[in-house]
Amino acid sequence: MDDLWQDAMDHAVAIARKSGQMVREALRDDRKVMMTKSSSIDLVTQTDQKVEQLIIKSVKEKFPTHRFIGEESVAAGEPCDLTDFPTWIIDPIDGTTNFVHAFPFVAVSIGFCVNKQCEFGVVYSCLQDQMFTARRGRGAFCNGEPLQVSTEEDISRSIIATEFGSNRETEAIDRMFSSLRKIVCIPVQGVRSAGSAAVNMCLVASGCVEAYYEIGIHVWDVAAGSLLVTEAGGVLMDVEGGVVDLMSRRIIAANNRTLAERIVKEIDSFSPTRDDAP
Ligand code: LIP
Repeated sequence: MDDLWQDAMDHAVAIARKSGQMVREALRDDRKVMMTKSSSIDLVTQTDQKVEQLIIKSVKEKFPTHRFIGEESVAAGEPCDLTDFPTWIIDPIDGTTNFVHAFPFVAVSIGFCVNKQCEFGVVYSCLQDQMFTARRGRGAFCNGEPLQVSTEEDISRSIIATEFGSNRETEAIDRMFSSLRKIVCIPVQGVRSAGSAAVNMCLVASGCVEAYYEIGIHVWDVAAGSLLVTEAGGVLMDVEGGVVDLMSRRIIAANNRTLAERIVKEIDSFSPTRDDAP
């Protein structure tokens, strides 16, 4: 019983590494945008689709009863339902825009939930060859080395990560800039954007940035990273405070409650359409 999901996690690590190899090869000669999704800047490449197919096919062979929520499968019309069944939550390339531009933060993100609870998370940062892993109750690691969030309690001695995502509607942009302006002027020591939610969360887990927040992310961007943050000692919070809901497309991932609550105070929140909306 103890090692119930270890097999699945080992498989996730192996397939993430193989996917990363595909991403690195494609970076050299196939970074073309194939189509767009929610907006003209929400990009999809052939590699996003190929990597997701590779992961789903290999998991189906080994764990035929498991279910999936995959970024590209959902885009193709598959449901985005998180049930109590063992479910793999996959972002084949988190940081697709980075990939297209060869901006060097591109990750394969695999979260695994049972009874709607994350059991493990794997984020492979392909170009840095960094394998981030977390197992519920057993800590977070990068290439096998334990991770610990920053101990900073003062936001004015912190770096905060955030992103603008792919929503360019005026009202959303105004709210994002207003929040960012207030946070910058606290003042914080710096603001960073890796261009990948999963990488931003690994930076929080590693203690390099104190917190990351974003409105507009999807469950596949943050499922694995969420466990990395909490297993490294950090906290998750909704942008209005309270418990985070991975389907709500809003998240604060911070080193501690003090910083998360301080960020809540500055955010002009809004509610994008939920990932599990009918
Ligand atoms: C992207 C993120 C990025 C975020 C976007 C988007 P994709 O994921 O990781 O940081 O700002 O909203 O979700 O589309 O590259 O998998």
